[in-house]
Amino acid sequence: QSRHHFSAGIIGAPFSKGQPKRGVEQGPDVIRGAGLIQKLQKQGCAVKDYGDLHFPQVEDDDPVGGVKHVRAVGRANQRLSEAVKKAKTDGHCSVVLGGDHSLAIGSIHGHASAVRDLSVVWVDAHADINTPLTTSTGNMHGQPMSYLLRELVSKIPVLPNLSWLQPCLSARDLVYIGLRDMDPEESFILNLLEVKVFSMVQVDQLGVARVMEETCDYLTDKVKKPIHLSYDIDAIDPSVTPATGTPVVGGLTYREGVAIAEHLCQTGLLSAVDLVEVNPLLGPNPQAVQSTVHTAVDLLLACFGRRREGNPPSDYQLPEP
Ligand code: Z70
Ligand code: MN
Ligand code: MN
Ligand code: MN
Repeated sequence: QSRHHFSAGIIGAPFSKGQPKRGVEQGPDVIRGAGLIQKLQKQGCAVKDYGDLHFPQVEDDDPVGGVKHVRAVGRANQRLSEAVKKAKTDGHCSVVLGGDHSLAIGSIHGHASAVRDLSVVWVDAHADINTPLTTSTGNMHGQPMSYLLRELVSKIPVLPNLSWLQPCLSARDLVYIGLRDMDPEESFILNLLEVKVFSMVQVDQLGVARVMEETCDYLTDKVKKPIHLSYDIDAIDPSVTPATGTPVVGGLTYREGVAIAEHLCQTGLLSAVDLVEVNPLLGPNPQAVQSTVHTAVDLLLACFGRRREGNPPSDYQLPEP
């Protein structure tokens, strides 16, 4: 297929307690149902399907200082971290099918524990960097990055079922793309930590090609660390991907969204991917859900070598008469 040999370790994470809307736990089913694994294999990618994680019911999970389902989120991410670490030590590029974006806690932690040092490209309408003390909604999917950053460790209170978690990412190794809906406290944190942000303003001004060049130049400045891509489907414009819990107008086009995945694939450094916040119970009609799910699949195919300019097989011989 290509010079690269791709290998995907697929982990379904049907978890929704990081946010209040039901349905996002069906993400792994609908993404698999759209043929992800067969399509990956058809484009020459080796696939190991680890199946779906099971997240047991957590009793007495009352809010902690306004933060909802802390214990369930903590326990689920501890399991996910172990699963991602296993996929990495088995030699795969880890693929986490969410589920809501609180799953990035365990996914990035597990990835970091397998490869030591990594960088993160976070593609999202939202920054998901509220701390448990700045959140106005109490939803954990708006907070994962605050638990992961070393620079914020003194701002995070002790929380039940999260004592296993050590921050494993430096703000210098994080790039955001697609932001357009931050809380004021989140903007304060991004400025304070001098995080590299390509909001929709920069996508408009620079174009996606230059955003990706600058992203890669920034992340590979000194050493080439493995890249963790955490892709929230709500980064894409809701005209394309409406079946998600918090759609925000003015998002990435389909083409821009795919270009981000293609460019990161071509770095040869892509080491883990999350595809989160697909909710097939939302969206106005079945076609809207189908468009959302097919876009999610296309983003993942691009992560594993599919190129829009053509994909000539390297082992092919033209038939002779
Ligand atoms: C808000 C909060 C958020 C995703 C919504 C929204 C966060 N900043 N993240 N949808 N994926 O609740 O903290
Ligand atoms: Mn998100
Ligand atoms: Mn989001
Ligand atoms: Mn580049």
